Amino acid sequence: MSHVHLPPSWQLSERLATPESAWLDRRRLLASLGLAAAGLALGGDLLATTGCFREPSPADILRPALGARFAGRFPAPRNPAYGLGDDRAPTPEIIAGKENNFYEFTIDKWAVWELAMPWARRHGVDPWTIEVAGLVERPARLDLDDLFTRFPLEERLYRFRCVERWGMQVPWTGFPLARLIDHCRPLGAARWVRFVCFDHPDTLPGQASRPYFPWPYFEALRLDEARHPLAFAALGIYGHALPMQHGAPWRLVLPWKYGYKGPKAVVRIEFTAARPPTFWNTVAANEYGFYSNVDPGRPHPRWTQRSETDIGTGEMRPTLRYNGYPEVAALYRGDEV
Ligand SMILES: Nc1nc2c(c(=O)[nH]1)N[C@H]1C(S)=C(S)[C@@H](COP(=O)(O)O)O[C@H]1N2
Ligand SMILES: [Mo]
Repeated sequence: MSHVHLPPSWQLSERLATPESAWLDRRRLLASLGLAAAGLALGGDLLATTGCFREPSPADILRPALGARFAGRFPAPRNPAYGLGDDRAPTPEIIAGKENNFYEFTIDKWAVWELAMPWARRHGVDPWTIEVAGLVERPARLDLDDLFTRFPLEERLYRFRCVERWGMQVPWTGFPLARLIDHCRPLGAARWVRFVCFDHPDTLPGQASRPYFPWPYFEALRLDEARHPLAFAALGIYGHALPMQHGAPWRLVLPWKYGYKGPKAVVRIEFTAARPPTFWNTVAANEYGFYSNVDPGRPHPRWTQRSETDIGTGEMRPTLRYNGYPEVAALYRGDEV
């Protein structure tokens, strides 16, 4: 039964309010009948043509979506200024790689990898173009060579916190977002930066099945937040380029904010004078604010944020203000939502 991704009970409640509860019940039923492989087949094209399902190897599950391209850029030197302290251990790679949020594929976080892997195999993320637009000196287009070779790469261990009350610790490879922003040369009037993700309603199963969401996924930061040294453009994880489920070929990581502030598979960067809207704030403003800094004192309407569970150890621990990165406090008055 190792290939059945049944969530532990503490993770169930967040899904019961969704239309997906029917799907979950179906999976549990299949599992209890010993037909888990049939359930998995619904997730993609992993059922071998023989009709006999075999769990892909961890190497397959975690394989970079870019294959061997840019493999020579990894592993990058670890920046010792960004560690976890001694109270937390890095999350096992296979656990982080099989529990994801990536609604373009599915809202079932234990099935993202099953769908992302075949999508990347069929459609690929190479070539990839990032359009730089808005209040910039010179609107431009960046390609994978720009992204992977223009900036020195480094590895950082970061805490990561999802609003759904789970946390993990992972090594990201990339460069400070500030370097990319400086490279884009925003004009003085630019105060905000907006990010837009890939958009393939014809092939991304989560976009196709949920047309009522305001696709493509979009996020935004105030320019000084985006320039903070902690704000990171991630091209890799665990010492290699990103597998699709983590947002290949690149994504943002803002470790003091809830995870949804870090868009995956970004194709557009736009500098603006007015604050841009964001995907989750547009969908449910009462649940997801613009700033979304991790704050144990500000409960989400459906989840207290006082504590969180580590997806690696299962351990419950108190949530830390700014997720344990107090150095960002200087960016805020403290009451931003
Ligand atoms: N394009 C896109 N980016 C996204 C999401 C998404 O659904 N689509 N989910 C967000 C959420 S809610 C979280 S918690 C993180 C999860 O990142 P991980 O799967 O690499 O852990 O990605 C964020 N970025
Ligand atoms: Mo999340």
